[in-house]
Parts: sequence; C-alpha cells; structure tokens
Amino acid sequence: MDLGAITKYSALHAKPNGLILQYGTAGFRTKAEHLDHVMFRMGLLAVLRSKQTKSTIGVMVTASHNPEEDNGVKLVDPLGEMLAPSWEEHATYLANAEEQDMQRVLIDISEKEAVNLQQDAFVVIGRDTRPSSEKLSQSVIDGVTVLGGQFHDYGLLTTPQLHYMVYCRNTGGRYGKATIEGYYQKLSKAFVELTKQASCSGDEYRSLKVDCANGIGALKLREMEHYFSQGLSVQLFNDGSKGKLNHLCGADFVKSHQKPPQGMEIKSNERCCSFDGDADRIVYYYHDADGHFHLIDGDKIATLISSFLKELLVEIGESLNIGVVQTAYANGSSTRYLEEVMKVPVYCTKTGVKHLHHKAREFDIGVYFEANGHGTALFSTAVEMKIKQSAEQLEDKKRKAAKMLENIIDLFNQAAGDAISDMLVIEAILALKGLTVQQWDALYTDLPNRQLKVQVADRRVISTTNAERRAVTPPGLQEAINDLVKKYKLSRAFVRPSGTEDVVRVYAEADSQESADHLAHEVSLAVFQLAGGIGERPQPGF
Ligand code: 16G
Ligand code: MG
Repeated sequence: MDLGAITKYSALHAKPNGLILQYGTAGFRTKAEHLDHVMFRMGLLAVLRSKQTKSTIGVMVTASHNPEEDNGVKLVDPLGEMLAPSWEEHATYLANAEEQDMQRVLIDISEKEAVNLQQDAFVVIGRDTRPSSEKLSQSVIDGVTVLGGQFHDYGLLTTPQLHYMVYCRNTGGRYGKATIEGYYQKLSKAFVELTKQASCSGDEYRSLKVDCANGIGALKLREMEHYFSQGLSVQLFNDGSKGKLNHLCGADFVKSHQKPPQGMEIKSNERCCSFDGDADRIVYYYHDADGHFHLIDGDKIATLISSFLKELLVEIGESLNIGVVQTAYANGSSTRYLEEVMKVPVYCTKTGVKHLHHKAREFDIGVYFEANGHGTALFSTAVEMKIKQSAEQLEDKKRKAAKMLENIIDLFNQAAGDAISDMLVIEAILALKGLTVQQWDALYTDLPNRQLKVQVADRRVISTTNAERRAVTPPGLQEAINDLVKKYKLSRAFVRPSGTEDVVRVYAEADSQESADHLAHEVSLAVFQLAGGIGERPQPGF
C-alpha cells in the first residue's frame, strides 16, 4: 500500500466534518453531495475485498427508488451476492474515519481480514442515470486506482446487470458472457425459446406497458427490446425523456400509494408493470372494466412462479425440494394459498434482499420475493445438471417440460432480483399457461392492509425476533399489539425499525380495509406511547 498516495488522494475526496453514515440494507444512501468521500473509500474497500477473495468485486452507484437528488453505493460480492456482514462493518468504519485515521483504518481492516496486499485486484463499476452518478463513480475509480486495483467501468447499468457481470466474471464465463450483449442474448434466447412453446400466441398475451420510473430500466429495456420482440412487444412509459426519476412513478410509488404511475394511460384489462429506479424491483397492475385499480405485488409474482415451477417438476416426475421465502410483509392470503392450496413450504426472513437470498439458497429451488417486488428464483447447480440431463433423455411430454425448466433457469438472474428478468419470466409463464392478468390476480384475494410510519426519538429501542414478527423491546409493546390484534378478524400486525429511514414502520392487515386502518392506527399509538414517540401523536385517517 502506498500510504502517502492514499493520504494525498483522500484529501481530494475529503469527508465533511461530523458526517456519520452507516452501510445499511441497501448500502450507503443519502444526499448525493455528501457522498464523494464514501465513493472514494468504497473504491479502496472494494480493492481490499477483491484481494482477499481473489475475485472480481462490483461497485454499484445508485440510490434505487430514492429521489433524484440522493445517491448511494453498494458493493457486490463474488457470486453476485450482497457484501458479507463483517465487510459491511468495515465499510461503515472506513466511511466514517477522519482523514488522519485513514491509513490506520485501512491497515486495520487488512490485518483483521488477512488480506494479502500483493494479490491482484479487479473491480467492476456500474451506475444509474442520476445526474450525480457519473462524477461519483469517477471517485470510486480514484479509490480503486490509488490502491493499485484494475477496473472495468461498465458505465450505465441496472443494479442486477452489475450483479450479473460480477457473477459471470467469477465463474469463468460458465454462467454467461460478462458483457451487456451477453446479458441480452442469454435472457432473450431463453425467453424466445420458452414462448415458442406457448400454444396460445394471441395478441392479448404479447404486449405489455412498462413504467420505467424515468430511470436506467428504460435505457436498458430499449436496447434489449429487439432481442426478444418475437415473443413480446413492450411499450415504455416514464422513460426519462421528460419526467424526474422516481417522481410519481416507479414500483415503489405504485406499491406504496396503490395507484398507477403518472404518465401512463391504462385501458381496462391491459397488463402493466413498473420498475424502480435501478430496475431490481417489479410490480404488475391493471384496471378492471369498472375502472378499479388492481395491484399484483411480489407475493402474487412468487405465487405464479412457484406454482408453475412445481407443475413442471410434477410433469417431469422429479421430487426436488422447492421453497418460497417471504418477509413479514407478505400478505396473509399469499402465505395461506401457497401452503394450503399449492402445498409449497413457505419461510419467513427479516426484511432485506440478502436475508431472503441466503435462505433461498437452502433449497433445490428457492423462490424469494418481498411484497415490494424484489426477488428471483435460485436453482442449485445439482438441479440445473439434473434438468439438463432430463431434457436430453426423457420421452416427449416430459422432455418438453424439462426443456421449459431449462430455459426458465437461464431466464432468471441467479445473481440478484432483476426487474427485466422477472418480467420476461412472468410474461413467458402467462403465455404458456394462457392466463390473462385478471386470471392471475384471481389466484387469491389479498387481505386489506395498511402501512404507517411513526416518529420516535430513537428507533433502536424497538428490537424484534421471529423474523420481525414479534417485538421484544420496549417492554409491553408486543402485549399491547396482541390485545389490539384480538379485536379484529383475520388480523395480524407487527412493527419494526426501518433500515433506510429514521422511522418505525407499522404493518396491519385484517378482514376489511376499515379494520386494517383502525388496527394500524391503534398500533401506531401504542408505538408512540411505549417507544418514545416525538412530534404530533399519530392521527386517525389516511
Ligand atoms: C432496502 C432493501 C429492501 C427492503 C427495504 C426495506 C435491498 C437491496 N434493499 O431497500 O429489500 O425491502 O430496504 O426498507 O436489500 P425499510 O427497512 O426502510 O422498511
Ligand atoms: Mg431498487
């Protein structure tokens, strides 16, 4: 390590005094103007991680669904996964170090992790379309270079595309080619082959309106469109040509406001979907003939996908273990449908993609989705081999199912939840099964639910257990929630400190919207009283 050079360059990316940031569920995220030093330092850290793992590490510059003025950064581990927990701590430590402590902190991390500083390092970088992203990714590159790391700057990419690149590079090209072309070709080939097998290819199954949140998804989908146009025609809205990123549009807006994005005209029963600002989330929706809006969220996406996979396995005659992973936010109806009707085991983890991803790895086939639309399906290597063999050996009908499964495996981004890949999987399944969007929606009816936020002095006073479904502290809170829940039918409620905002989140569901709203309000009051609420007491009405 050339410590002199590090000190010199670090001063050019100086940390604002007193600023403390934490590497959270989504990396670092805050106003873009506060992030220059964090980017430089994450460039340094990526080099150390690369040396330690002897693998390519990714750095993605994005703040996903946050407003355009924000930005953020996430490191991607060798298999396309989120950064290991101990390195998240190093990231926080390094990002908050004062200038004069930089050398010591770097040495400290290197020693703790037994990093061989002589080892080569390689880092790949991607960024979203925010005005601040280009300059910030340059600061990452400065960090990489000053520690002697090699790099490849992919420029504009969706977050899942960067995960894909990292995964390809670390698996010697077996997973795919680590180029944008490679990504387009791999997914499109699988999609086109799959949809060729669909018997009903009427027009109603083959066009889709996509709200791109005025983000990177628009650019990438436009580039990719002609690769899969045989199987699907997409019409892009909020493509960034005029609107602001994530403003009144995108998956987060549609899911949390339960209404369509601005800038998209929807005729009744037309199939529509929204991506978020970095295209790792997707939700579907439509208007029925009476003009009512229907949201099809991550839970229903998981249901469609896992049911289809299960059907294919039955057809092939393989008894592989398949599991669905959700969080506490999953609608109770979805969990019941999966367990009781589909007979698929369901598991619950804490909020945050890394927890779901990790759990899903335990199964031959693990399908994971957060209700907000983050998710994918993971297939173990053994399953992939078995399916490929079956596709060669089995007789007619079974072979067809095995072929489909083989293409589906190729179509899912195994490195991360990916709006583009998920969209193509969903479109293929709908075409193969001849399902309309209404038929898909009718698999089960969501229980009415409500989410609220409560301001408290220190949200860390709330701790939870049982995958965030029970509050352990402050004392008395869980008992209060239990008593409130008893007052309503089919009800459930939980609270948790947000990992991305300074608030406590409240979730409630019940047999009617009125009951869900009441329950959520009453739970908010309990949080306010027992967990040190600040500002105005929560008011009823939404
Ligand atoms: C982050 C997580 C997302 C989670 C959300 C919860 C990733 C890539 N993103 O955006 O999975 O749903 O945080 O936010 O892990 P909250 O803690 O504020 O409710
Ligand atoms: Mg995102």
